[in-house]
Amino acid sequence: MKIAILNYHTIGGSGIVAYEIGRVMAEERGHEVHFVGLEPPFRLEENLHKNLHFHRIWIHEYPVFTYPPYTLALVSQLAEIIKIHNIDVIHSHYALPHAIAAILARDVSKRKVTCVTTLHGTDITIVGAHPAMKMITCYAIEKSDVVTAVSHFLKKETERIFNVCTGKIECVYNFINPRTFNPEMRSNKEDNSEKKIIMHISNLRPIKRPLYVIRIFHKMLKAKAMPMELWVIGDGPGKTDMMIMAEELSIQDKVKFLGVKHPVGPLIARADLMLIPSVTESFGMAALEAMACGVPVVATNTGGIPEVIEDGVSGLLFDLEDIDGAADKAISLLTDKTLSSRIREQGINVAFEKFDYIKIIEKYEKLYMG
Ligand code: GMT
Repeated sequence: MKIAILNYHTIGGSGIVAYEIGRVMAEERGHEVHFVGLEPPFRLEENLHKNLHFHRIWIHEYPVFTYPPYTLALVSQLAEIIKIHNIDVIHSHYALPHAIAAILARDVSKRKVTCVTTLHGTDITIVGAHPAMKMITCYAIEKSDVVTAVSHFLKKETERIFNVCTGKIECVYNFINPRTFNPEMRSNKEDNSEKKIIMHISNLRPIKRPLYVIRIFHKMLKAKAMPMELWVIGDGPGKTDMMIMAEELSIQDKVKFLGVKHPVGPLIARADLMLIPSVTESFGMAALEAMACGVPVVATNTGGIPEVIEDGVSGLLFDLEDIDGAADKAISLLTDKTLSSRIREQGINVAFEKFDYIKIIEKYEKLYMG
């Protein structure tokens, strides 16, 4: 099949998932994959496989435009790509503007193309649900041939917000590829060190509650259970406030900001615990990546997270405002070896069974065929 993939190139789970689907489809399943966007996907490797292609969208700037019309440029150039490369399927990640651009490009090209849309989270719960965007998001869902959501939580939320009939949206979970995240990576960890590494990875937006990361870590330090360090990976608007809070609490020497890292698997494997205090997550890719590396996760019991982590079995969950509970659970994982190895083991099993990449890729292939 010839597949075009539309996604955001900026750091974030939806772009990572889109890239990984494209990479596996091209390298392991023999399809011809065309990424289309402003920049190559975040994790795109320099030596492109022969089946992988990237098409940059050129934006036409002109003084009459207050904002250069990216979506129209995408539609027009995608329609050309459909014709030149005989595209069979467009897989759009994040509803706006990608699903709309795909539908319009299909019409403009006058070709028979299957439009598959994958909903990731805030494209529905925040952007799509906003009155300014609700009707166009609803149209994108209606006009897509196939719509998938990355969790049952997101599927139900979409059906509720947009009054979509049951059956239109299929839940297809995100997945993990052992090539990039696996427990063997932990063999590089210096286990003789007394110091425990607590990790947080995100784009540090308000929805990730970056200040809660600092507050929970501070509580953990106060328990004086052992020496600890917090490693923050990623970048975003919340970073400065995190730094300020760490200084105010006089723990700045124990908080390290490592910035955006790629590849991130070997770094995750060095952690003793992953902390995810988000307001909500439709899925929570960072949780799955940590589980695959054998790193126990402490996360909020919200959104689609309980579909990834079974509380007390493959990770520990806490209620949204329960900072004390979060710190206690984190400390228990660091001090109770039996608990942590049970959770580690279960996390690894779940990551490679429930979220096995081959199973999920095959699901997408079936959906592509209509
Ligand atoms: O919706 C977003 O916040 C953006 C998106 C992204 O690009 O990072 O994140 C969502 O998609 C990820 C991949 O499917 C999920 O793992 C995240 O949970 C989800 N984010 C939210 O629901 C807040």
